[in-house]
Amino acid sequence: MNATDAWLQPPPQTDAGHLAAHWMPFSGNREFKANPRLITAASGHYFTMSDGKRLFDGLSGLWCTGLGHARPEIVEAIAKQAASLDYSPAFQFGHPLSFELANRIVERMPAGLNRVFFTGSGSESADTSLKMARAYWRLKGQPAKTRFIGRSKGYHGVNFGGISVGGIAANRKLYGQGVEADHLPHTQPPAGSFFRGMPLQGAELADDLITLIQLHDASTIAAVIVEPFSGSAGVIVPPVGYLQRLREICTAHGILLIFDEVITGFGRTGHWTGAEAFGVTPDILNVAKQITNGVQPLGAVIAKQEIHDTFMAAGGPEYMLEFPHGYTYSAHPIACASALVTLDLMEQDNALQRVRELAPSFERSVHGLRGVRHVADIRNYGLAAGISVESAPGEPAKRPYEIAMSMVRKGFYVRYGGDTIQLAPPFTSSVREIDSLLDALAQTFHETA
Ligand code: PXG
Ligand code: PLP
Repeated sequence: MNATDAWLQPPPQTDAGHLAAHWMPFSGNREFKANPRLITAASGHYFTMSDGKRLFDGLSGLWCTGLGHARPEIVEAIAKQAASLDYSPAFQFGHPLSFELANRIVERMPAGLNRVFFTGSGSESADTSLKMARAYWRLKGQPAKTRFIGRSKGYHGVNFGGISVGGIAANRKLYGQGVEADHLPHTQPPAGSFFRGMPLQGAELADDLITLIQLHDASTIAAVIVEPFSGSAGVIVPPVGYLQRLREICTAHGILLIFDEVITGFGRTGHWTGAEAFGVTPDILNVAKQITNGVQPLGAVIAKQEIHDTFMAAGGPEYMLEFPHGYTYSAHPIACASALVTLDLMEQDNALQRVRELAPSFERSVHGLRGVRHVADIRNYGLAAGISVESAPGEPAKRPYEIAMSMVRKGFYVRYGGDTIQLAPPFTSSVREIDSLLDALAQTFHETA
């Protein structure tokens, strides 16, 4: 079915009774069910809504469909895989695609990151990496190294480990006791900074890790986990030298460094990883989202060989498990098939190069919003941007919501969260598409009360 067929179908039911049963994730359920926004098809850079309206996909789905929607090669690979091996038990048996995919991932990772553990999502990758770090130290004879250090405004998914190291208050406060964690300060420059790309000041914020080490002692700290740039919190880009400094401190004190690259991995930065873009290699690197072009759920945790080998050496008799962890859908064959074709398409489309070529004009267009009514700050890196919106008195989340809804009326999908609007257009966007997105956004800011 193509996008045109979709709106020739009878319109989906949208009455409140029909919509009641699905309790939607990270959504204003009451508002949505009063004003449903149903997407019935997607193709290339556009969604089709149930009323036939087309929306430009200004966030690549949820940061995951950078190569555009309904790519025939992916559709075909999924159909073939479903017909030949639809599921294969993830534990104690294997299928050829996951081994092939692991090798192809490793070729694209910084040198030394060469052992791939598959999960089904970014949240599962976060919790997997934290468990891997704690177990590693226990196997090394340092069982007291259990504490994690995350960062204020960090996002590591929604499972208990992830929200414990995460630093978005709204995602934590309802849930009580989590996993033992402390937090570095975030690196978001003050509103009104309008930095283009990496801020020049702020590397010294990494030195707060030394303070946390003095407080807790390195003998109690398993790992530091950060996003190379924070996506969810509104594109917070690391200051020049900051990640290098974190790396040095972790190495000096025997603490593992985990990069959560669920958004920065597989092209958004113009490189395979944020590690490569920023020139810093972690000990463990988490990915998800773009790895399958968002078409199938898949995540991975990629570890240095020494971490993997520590588990193997401590594993006991060969029939025993070395890492008692894994998911029913770890390395699902249809997800692996999607990922393998996605990697082919990344090459075929020259996706990394296109992102690097598009990034300067994207930066110019986005920073063209400076001075527009309600625009408090703008941050960008690669093909990602966050625009902080001045709060309406007493209602910080309201204006971003109104802006996003007004953008839908103009034919553009953008993400709003907290006090920001986020943009992450497809890697294959044209300059024209990006300019029309930014023109519509400028007009919308002007029109918003
Ligand atoms: N880590 C990072 C750095 C992420 O950005 C996750 C983990 C969790 O992944 P899953 O697949 O479990 O959702 C993410 C996900 C947004 C937005 O609009 C960001 C995410 C998800 C949905 C929306 O900023 N990030
Ligand atoms: N809960 C129950 C009762 C289960 O049997 C399982 C898996 O067998 C799970 C949770 C975990 O599911 P998954 O492996 O998809 O994460």
